[in-house]
Amino acid sequence: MEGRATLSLAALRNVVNYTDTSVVTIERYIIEQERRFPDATGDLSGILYDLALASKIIANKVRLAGLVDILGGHGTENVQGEAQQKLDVIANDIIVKAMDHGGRLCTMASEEQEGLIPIPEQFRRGKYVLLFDPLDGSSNIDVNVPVGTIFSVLRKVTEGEEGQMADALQPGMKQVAAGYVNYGSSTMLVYTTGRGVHGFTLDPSIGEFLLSHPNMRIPEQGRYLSVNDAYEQHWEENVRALMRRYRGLDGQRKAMNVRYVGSLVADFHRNLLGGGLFAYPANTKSPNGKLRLLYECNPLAFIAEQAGGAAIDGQQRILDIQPTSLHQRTPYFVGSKADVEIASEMLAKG
Ligand code: P6P
Repeated sequence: MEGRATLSLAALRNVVNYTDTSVVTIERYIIEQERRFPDATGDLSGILYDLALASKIIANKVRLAGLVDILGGHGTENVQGEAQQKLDVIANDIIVKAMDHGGRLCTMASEEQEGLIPIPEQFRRGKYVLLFDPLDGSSNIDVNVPVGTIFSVLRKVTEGEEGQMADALQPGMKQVAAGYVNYGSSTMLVYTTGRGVHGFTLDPSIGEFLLSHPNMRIPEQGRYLSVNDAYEQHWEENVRALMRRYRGLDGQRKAMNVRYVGSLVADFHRNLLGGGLFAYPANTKSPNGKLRLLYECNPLAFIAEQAGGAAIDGQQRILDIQPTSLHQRTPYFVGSKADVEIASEMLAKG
């Protein structure tokens, strides 16, 4: 298993602790991680449980999407004449309803909704903020390409019970947890709370996420380059030079294999396991790139760094960016540390 090859002694002790039982559910893993912090209230654990539950429900919908009439555009009618919802709208509602009553959040924000999502007045407010992309890459569902859920958890920083915009607009370095669910050939939930990256695979026969990838590490140098070079003519010259470097065309390094699914979670997950560089540069059509900082780039950057990788926007560390709006975009280079360092050197030349 990729992650085992680079385990530290401490991590190995973890693996030894857990591998002496055949089944480690995500619930057990979360509880045992929480027990290592005596002052933990269990709220963060509760958020992770509820997200795991929501992911199981979404996974079921994604698996059945080709069979039941929930594909296609929002606002259309299905064959029964019912108002048809896009699967990402359904996934959004599943997460909101799974998270809004637990008393752990003061507010939420989603790729699917313009503003902050308030906690209904009948429910207790909590000290955390949840930012999420409920079903990234959902346009790929119609062609059976993997899609994903991405989430980021921040601690409330403003006074009072109600969540405010300032609680959401924090730099990624303030995240207390982040993760994604890859609805691929198997459904995997990968998360970090700042103490390594841990992967769980859904066993649909028992409806449980089981620890399958403890202490994941991204290889120092990558095998895969993930970029949509249809935009090459719209990139800056230094970005074009960088992509020639990754492709081995300037003789400075071995050529990387190009793998681009067009679904961020699928591309990121493959590179996390096999090593690589995912890039979505700025281009003349999208001067800030396409990907969203708060609920796509920040959570995956946190995971990349915790797994020994890196993430930049071309000029600075992604996790250092001070957000100014919920849905702001950023150029994105994330993956193996040595490959991101090449980007940092070549793009800093301006
Ligand atoms: P392009 C999917 O629409 C998405 O938001 C990400 O999942 C993916 O990485 C990116 O857009 C693909 O964008 O412009 O290459 O089709």
